[in-house]
Amino acid sequence: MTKRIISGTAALLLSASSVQFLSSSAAEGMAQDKPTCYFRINETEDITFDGEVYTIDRSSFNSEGYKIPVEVYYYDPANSSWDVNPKWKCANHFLKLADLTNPQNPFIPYAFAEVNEEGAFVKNLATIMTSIDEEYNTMAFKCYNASLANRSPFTSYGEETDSYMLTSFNAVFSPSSPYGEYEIYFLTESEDYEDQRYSTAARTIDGERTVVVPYVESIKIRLTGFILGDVNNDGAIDASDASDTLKEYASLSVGNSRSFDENQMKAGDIDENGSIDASDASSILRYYAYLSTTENALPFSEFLAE
Ligand SMILES: [Ca+2]
Ligand SMILES: [Ca+2]
Repeated sequence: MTKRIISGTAALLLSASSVQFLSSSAAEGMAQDKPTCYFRINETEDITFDGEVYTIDRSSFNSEGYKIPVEVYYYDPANSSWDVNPKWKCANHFLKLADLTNPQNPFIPYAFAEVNEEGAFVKNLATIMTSIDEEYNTMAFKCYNASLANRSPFTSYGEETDSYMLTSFNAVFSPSSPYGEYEIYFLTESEDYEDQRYSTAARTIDGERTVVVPYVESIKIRLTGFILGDVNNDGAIDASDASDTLKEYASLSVGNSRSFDENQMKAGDIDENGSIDASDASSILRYYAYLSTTENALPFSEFLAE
């Protein structure tokens, strides 16, 4: 666990998990031995971390959205694992799980990599399988000792099993993603259908083989920034946004106070004159009609400039 202190981000994760770890170990006795699966996103110019939530603003998006590289870690305090099966999910399909890597192909240093005497990576005991389920937006990674006769634990490449990542993937925001919080979490029970696989780890400790569901830590990613015209923040610009805008205008004009929040105000004030009115609603309708009849439609702001 020591190497997790290397990055500031990880240190916060570590302190949070250690507290949890100690309190639950006190309560559960031997359960303190269980391994933990967790994610890490490296902070960049675009992505910040406040100790609990990663934040990215829509202004960092390009026309394809935004790819966030995510690393997956596995910490086994007993260093005794020979079959590691994390499985994770994002229930919100605006954030797609993509590009799961197999660190043996091509070889990169990973949790259970081994090197030969010349220092070159060798194919070690671990056999790796990766799978992505686009329908449920889940990913599974399996790293196991394929020799039935030999259930001896992997050698970890670093000092600890999480000195290096287990695998990595991209969490990809689509351009039309609504603002709000997105969570990526490990599955610890079947969720979408009966007998669905979930995260497990098999270990051998003092000659005894056990299979456990590891401790897990999810990550939260907050997307900020509005989409012009998407007043109800559902990822599409359509007639309901125009009608919400019109309703707000009607309500304001009879003296009611504002019901739109700051983002809705900006999303609905199409002509940027500081108020919500009928002309904003009609612009949204015009753009919606254009969208429904045009392939490769221009973004709203460019459509307005036409
Ligand atoms: Ca909408
Ligand atoms: Ca306006």
